[in-house]
Amino acid sequence: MTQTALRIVLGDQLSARLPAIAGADKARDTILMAEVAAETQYVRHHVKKIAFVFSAMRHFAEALKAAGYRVRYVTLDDALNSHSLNGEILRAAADLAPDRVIVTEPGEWRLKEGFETLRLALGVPLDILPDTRFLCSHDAFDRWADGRRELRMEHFYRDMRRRHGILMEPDGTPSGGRWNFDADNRKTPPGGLSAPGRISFRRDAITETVLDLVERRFPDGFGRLRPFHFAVTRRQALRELEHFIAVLLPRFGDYQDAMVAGEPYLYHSLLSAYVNAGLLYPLEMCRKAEAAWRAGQAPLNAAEGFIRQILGWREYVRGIYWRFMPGYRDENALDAHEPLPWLYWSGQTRMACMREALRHTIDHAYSHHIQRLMVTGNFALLAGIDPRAVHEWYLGVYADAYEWVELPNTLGMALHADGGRMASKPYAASGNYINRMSTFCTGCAYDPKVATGDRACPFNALYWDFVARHRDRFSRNARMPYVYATWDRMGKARQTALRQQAEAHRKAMADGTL
Ligand code: FAD
Ligand code: DLZ
Ligand code: SF4
Repeated sequence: MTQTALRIVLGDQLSARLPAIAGADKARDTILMAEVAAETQYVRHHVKKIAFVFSAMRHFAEALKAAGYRVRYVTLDDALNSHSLNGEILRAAADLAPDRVIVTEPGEWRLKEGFETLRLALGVPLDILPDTRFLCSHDAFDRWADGRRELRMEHFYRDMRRRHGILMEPDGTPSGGRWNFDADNRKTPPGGLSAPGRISFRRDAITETVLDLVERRFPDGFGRLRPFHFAVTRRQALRELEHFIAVLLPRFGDYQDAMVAGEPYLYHSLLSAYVNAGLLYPLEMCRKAEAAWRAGQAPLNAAEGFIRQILGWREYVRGIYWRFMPGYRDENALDAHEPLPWLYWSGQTRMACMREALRHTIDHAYSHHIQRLMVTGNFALLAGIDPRAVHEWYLGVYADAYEWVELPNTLGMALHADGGRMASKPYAASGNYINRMSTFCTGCAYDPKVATGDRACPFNALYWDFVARHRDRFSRNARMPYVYATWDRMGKARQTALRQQAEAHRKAMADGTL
């Protein structure tokens, strides 16, 4: 007898090549997609993220139907909605009586665990298929990682370049003779740097309906819902990719670390939300960047820098996540316990750099990498904020955030809470770094060159306080001896003044006056 299957597509699995869809019998199988409250509530979400996921889900369901699939789509407003993914799978299984249920491995541990308990309740087999949209399987990552003392991204990345033949020459050497062209990247932003305009998409009836739904159902949600410019279909996401490759990639490397007031995007691709939701495939992004370089349309430092983010960092953080979960989520190597200050939600602070990064976050559900790492992340690291609270904030506020990618970036890269599994030294920096790489300090109530007193930039005293607090851990770090030599040269009186100033900043942070 022919078998029927219930096939599940989650909100970040919107890919025609999804393993749970491949091989579907269009006449017999049903594809289930469900908007459920549980997925909007496990952390406080940005309303733009919810709207993006729902609109992209609805468009994807329409595309599946147009291609002849049977789709059961449950909207948030559906009166029978049980509001959890497992609840909807059980309800669909009861209605449709499939012979098996098929799902592609989810991107978050909590859902994978949930599917394991679902197995017991279902009464029919549940197949959890590996997610082949990624370029490195769990087994391949473990084979690379096993036996290594340190899991450095740069070594992983070289392996991935060889395995996938990207930016490689026929004789097995890296294109241009080097693996990494960062020495040519990361320039200080020149005065008046502004980026080319970005494309945006006309909102169709589906998106308008979703925006109304989100407005109605999440009146207290975080962030601004409108204007809403996101691509919500693969076709639109591909147009964004083409625009990035043609117009922005050539200068992507140069200004990758630059931060400019009023310029939330600069030369960044804005493609993370799309590739993470499944509207783009990572390999096509890398191939297009390589082709642009080979055609002389983008310099090698730009193409290599972009490819390293996707083929290197993106796959590497996923490997770290699945290798070290579930314990990874609870790591707090620096023993940081300050609560997350309210300014992360309100965006209201006298620190211009934080205000700017938070403004971008509130308005766009986006902030580019160096702002996430060296402004909001660096501040949380220096101020000793509880990693769990910081993690939940990052997971909710960005349109591209799913735990597999967000957690290692937050806990490992920004907060060093994993004790250095990902980064050999903490990404801790004083106001001097932000002043060099941004235009923010000119509009700030504080002075990046001052460390104590009313005008003191909070990043300065907090930096030295961080250094002093963690002497036992970092003084033996081969990349930090000069920091401790500088601290020791300061003398007792200066050290005490800096630590008292840091305490005053922490107090101001807590009472909302920083
Ligand atoms: P671009 O600068 O144009 O980079 C190109 C692509 O490379 C991105 O689209 C993304 O897919 C990939 N990429 C770049 N850096 C990373 C990285 N460190 N890890 C994984 N992929 C990377 N990225 C997410 O996709 N989701 C997150 O939830 C997320 N949380 C982060 C939290 C913190 C604290 C930090 C420091 C970084 C985080 N990142 C996250 C990584 C990075 O900041 C974003 O991928 C990037 O800002 C997305 O913008 P973009 O598409 O314009 O990136
Ligand atoms: C992020 C998100 C949101 C807001 N809502 C839904 C939803 O209603 N239904 C759904 O299937 N997926 C949603 N998602 C994405 C899931 O949370 C995502 O699949 C997991 O975070 C795993 O990466
Ligand atoms: Fe940020 Fe300090 Fe510069 Fe102000 S002075 S923008 S707080 S780095």
